Amino acid sequence: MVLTSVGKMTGLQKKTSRIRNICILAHVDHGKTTLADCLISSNGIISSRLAGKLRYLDSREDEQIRGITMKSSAISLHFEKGDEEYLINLIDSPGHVDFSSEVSTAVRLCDGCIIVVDAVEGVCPQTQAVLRQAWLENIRPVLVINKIDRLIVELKFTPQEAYLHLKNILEQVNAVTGALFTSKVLEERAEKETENESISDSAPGDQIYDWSAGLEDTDDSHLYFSPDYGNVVFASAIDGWGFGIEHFAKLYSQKIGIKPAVLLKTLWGDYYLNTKAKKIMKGDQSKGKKPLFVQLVLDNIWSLYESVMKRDKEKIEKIVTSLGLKIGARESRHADPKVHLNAICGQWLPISEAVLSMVCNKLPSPLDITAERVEKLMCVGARTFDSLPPETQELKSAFMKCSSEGTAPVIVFVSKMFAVDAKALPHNKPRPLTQEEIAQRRELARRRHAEKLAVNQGKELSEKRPGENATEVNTGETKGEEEQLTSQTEVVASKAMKQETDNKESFIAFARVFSGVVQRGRKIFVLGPKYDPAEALHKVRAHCSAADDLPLVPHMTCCTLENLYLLMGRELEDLEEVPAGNVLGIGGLQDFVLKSATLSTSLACPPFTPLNFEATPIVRVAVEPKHPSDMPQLVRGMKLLNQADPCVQVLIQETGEHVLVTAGEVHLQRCLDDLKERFAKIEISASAPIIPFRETITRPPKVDMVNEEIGKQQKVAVIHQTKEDQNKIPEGVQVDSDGLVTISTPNKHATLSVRAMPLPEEVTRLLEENSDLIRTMEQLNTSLNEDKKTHEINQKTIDRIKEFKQKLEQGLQGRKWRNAVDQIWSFGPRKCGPNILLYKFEGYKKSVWQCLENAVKEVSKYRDFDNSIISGFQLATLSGPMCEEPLMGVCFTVEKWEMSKVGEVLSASSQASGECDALEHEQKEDTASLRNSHIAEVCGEDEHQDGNQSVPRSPEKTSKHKAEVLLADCYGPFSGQLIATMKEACRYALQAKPQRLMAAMYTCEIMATAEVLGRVYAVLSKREGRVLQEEMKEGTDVFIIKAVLPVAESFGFADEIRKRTSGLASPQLVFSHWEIISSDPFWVPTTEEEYLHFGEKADSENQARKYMNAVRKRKGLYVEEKIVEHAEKQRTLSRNK
Ligand SMILES: Nc1nc2c(ncn2[C@@H]2O[C@H](COP(=O)(O)OP(=O)(O)OP(=O)(O)O)[C@@H](O)[C@H]2O)c(=O)[nH]1
Ligand SMILES: [Mg+2]
Repeated sequence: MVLTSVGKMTGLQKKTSRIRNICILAHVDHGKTTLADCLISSNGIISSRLAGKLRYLDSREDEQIRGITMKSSAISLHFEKGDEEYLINLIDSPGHVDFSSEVSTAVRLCDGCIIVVDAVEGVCPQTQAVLRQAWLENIRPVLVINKIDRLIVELKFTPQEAYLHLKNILEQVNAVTGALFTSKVLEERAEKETENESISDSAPGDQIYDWSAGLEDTDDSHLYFSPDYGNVVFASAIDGWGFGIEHFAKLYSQKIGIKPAVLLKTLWGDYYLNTKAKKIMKGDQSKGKKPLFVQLVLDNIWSLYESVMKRDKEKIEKIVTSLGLKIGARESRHADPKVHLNAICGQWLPISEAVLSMVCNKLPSPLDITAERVEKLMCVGARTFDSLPPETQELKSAFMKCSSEGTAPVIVFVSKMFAVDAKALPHNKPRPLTQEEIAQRRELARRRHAEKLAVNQGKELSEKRPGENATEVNTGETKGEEEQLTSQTEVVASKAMKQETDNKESFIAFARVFSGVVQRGRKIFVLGPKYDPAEALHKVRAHCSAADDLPLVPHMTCCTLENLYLLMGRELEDLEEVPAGNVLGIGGLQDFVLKSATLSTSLACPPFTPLNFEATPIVRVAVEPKHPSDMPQLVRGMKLLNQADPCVQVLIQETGEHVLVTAGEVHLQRCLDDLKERFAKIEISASAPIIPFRETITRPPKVDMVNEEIGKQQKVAVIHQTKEDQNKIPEGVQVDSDGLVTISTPNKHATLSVRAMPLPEEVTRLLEENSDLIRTMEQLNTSLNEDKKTHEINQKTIDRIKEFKQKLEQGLQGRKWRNAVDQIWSFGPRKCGPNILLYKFEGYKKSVWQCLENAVKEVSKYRDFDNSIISGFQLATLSGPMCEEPLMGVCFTVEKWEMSKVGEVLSASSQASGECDALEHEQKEDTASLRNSHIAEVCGEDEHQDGNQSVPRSPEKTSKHKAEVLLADCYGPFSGQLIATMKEACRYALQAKPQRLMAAMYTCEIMATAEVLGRVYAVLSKREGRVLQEEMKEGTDVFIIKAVLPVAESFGFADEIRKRTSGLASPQLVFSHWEIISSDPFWVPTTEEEYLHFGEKADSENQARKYMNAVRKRKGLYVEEKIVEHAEKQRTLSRNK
């Protein structure tokens, strides 16, 4: 096979209808990269013998060592089907959960995908995840059931068993798609109903509900995978074979004289061949007949495997000649029968042929992009397509046309930035010389040689005739030296330059052209994710180009497209222009694009909707350079890493630590390696993973630690600290028996009463799930309060908010929660977290539901300071009293908020004042002067920071009054006092209730064979895991165990399981939820029974306390730990006698 030239590829790029942009998706290790190898070898880029061994698209060293893909990478392939030529832009993606963000970046650029499923393992968690991702992006899938050889060689199935097994797998995959489809149809039906409702509202009396509209009417047959639709290929990528049933339909139609169309319909399914009548009949098993698929397809493959494995030469010969194949002597005599098998199968059922023709037949070209997908891509967040400006709506047709004409607007989406070695860029690579250059060099060499000769001759001459010519020769020599010197410096300089390029990482944008032609050197707008075309069009004419001089528009910059590349796996090829519908690499965007962006020549273009990331980054580590002086490199390196990875988060914590937040252990390792070897190039050390916790409160327990009912037991005399002592409550804070905390601001002008209550679990979950919606609500409320012209609020958003409110009301039932939902003042932390602040005092009204009522700002008594209360609540929820971790599932109620007279004056006034100087004569003697200077400072600050909180100058005020105000001011600005007081109140209110830690939990699904099951359980229980479910995979001896495991115990889990089971089980950990740790971190025995059971010191393991102390230690907080209580040797009493 000949390598396809770049020229040919650029030609193919122009035929949009013959382009297929596809990605390969699957669970980890199901054979994506191996399949990609087979497809690549069909283009001659790698040899077919190396296909599957090389894993060409895994170009990183760590990918090769670990044997898993970590980055998605693309390659363009050429495929000839009959006399039609196709260009296939193929993207291989990783299957490990930690890298699922790479899958998101890949599916965005594609129109279709190949879902690979391992024939033994079947549908796995990531298979479901990738099907969902493909579905969310509206891209069409085809299926490859891979590793069928394992059914023959490993599981030793008979063809009949294998058929049933494959049928089962197909059903599983279809069940997943079916579930996705029904959920979508139901959603659409619900939408239709609301539309109907709004129509029927306007015309009462004419109400017809069409309940039947929905699932039954919708044709979903095209969604499912079935061999007779031609969207399923059975394959063994490692052995290089694969087929769709049409291959066999064609083959047998000639042999048995049945029409191919009939065979195509019956080859898969419960049909059998009546050989006598030469007819195909329905129903097989009941009559003990072999299904067609077994008889005509699987039997043949099985017998081939059998004869090759047994080295039955005669039989092999027979098969080979009957199939008309030519097998080289080298393969047939190879010691490894697999090589022989590979050679036969590769010729008989070439996998690339089967897969690529399925791709060309069944997957859409860029021209077939659906209107639904376009609208989805164009509408960010809560906006609807109709609410976009008309110029923007017009662009929809450009998307649909996917035209490469010069007039078409250019629209490009960059889904990620990836780093390549600057050396690998085409213009830095040594390239083959052209004929002319070769001729030039030859000429140069010839001349140099001639000069040398001449010099030598000259020398000889001068030796013969000393005195003559001597000066000439000398000058010649010095000249030569000079030349040498300059050439040396040149070498040094070029070396330095080379080193510079060696050290440099160059960023390439992974992108696709959705419309127009991108040309090198063209200027283009870079639109950030928050860019708003409406706002820009307001400022600038729609038709101006990026080359014009433009006013500043937020989230928009201009740049020049410096380099365009054809992505060929590890190689890049320079391109001059790329027409619509192609995947490409763009160089030189490093300074303009962080992770993803939309590029366009039209300002009306909206930014594409953000990518759907499935993984939550949860594993944090703090990193620091080994040598402190390397800090700047580390900071630079982390910035580059952030740009090069779609999912990693890089931040500086309040403590000043540089923190990496990654999706999991494997991702973390890759990020650290990248940082060390590519981006920072320094030695770094990373802390142990920082495990996140949440703090919460629960209802008081009914039983104590020995399961005795509390209350019946008398508390015995407490020998050591009791719980109350531990959370010592200072003076000035009143706590009643019910947990209501009353506390005043330091200046005594405001008093707050706050109570904390645990939220029901389902409400906490609801709040968590809807954090985006809460954020949207918050934004809407702010813009309402600022009287800004808001965008027309999308009806869908309003409906979602209403639904959310309704669900909250359902969750908060009972006397305790009466009217609670209407009194929600804020959510926290960061105004969108899973904690609630309620107000329960009279004369105030301001709730988070303001946006629903569309009401204007309410005027109320405490208007000026309510933000301080909310801020105090935000601070309190951001870090709890146990170990300064965020709170979760707590409701704070402000039951009283009183202001003293002065306080009210403070709140009523909004003028700045220069009270300080007027107060001077009030002060007395020495201490006064000191205090005075301090006050002056505070007041000075007041004037420019919080003008409205200073006291107005009024002639009526008595000097006594002034003194009061003075005292107030010495505690700082009043709003600040209120924030601090509110925060304290919340903390004490929390401490008045039983506090608990919450741990982050992973779910994991482990596949293990029966013999290693016990060891898997042992590892799970050692790490506090809990098994939820265990089932046996049908037809195999593999068990699937579903379990939950605390993140805190998960480090090294996957490795340990793999080691203990000799690599037979490998779990995938996915973050699932937060769970309360039932033990009380502050627990000490208080009842007699408990003393009896746990002893006086109660030094048995307290998991919660262990976690809490570890976090406190890490944060440098005080840890109450007794290391040695009695430093004396233990003696047994009996000896003492
Ligand atoms: N028996 C058998 N093994 C296969 C087949 N295809 C791939 N493998 C093996 O499965 C393992 C994983 O293959 P990869 O191609 O790296 O899998 P992947 O899906 O790319 O894995 P990730 O990229 O890490 O998700 C390798 O050891 C392959 O040799 C097959 O058809 N039969
Ligand atoms: Mg791979």
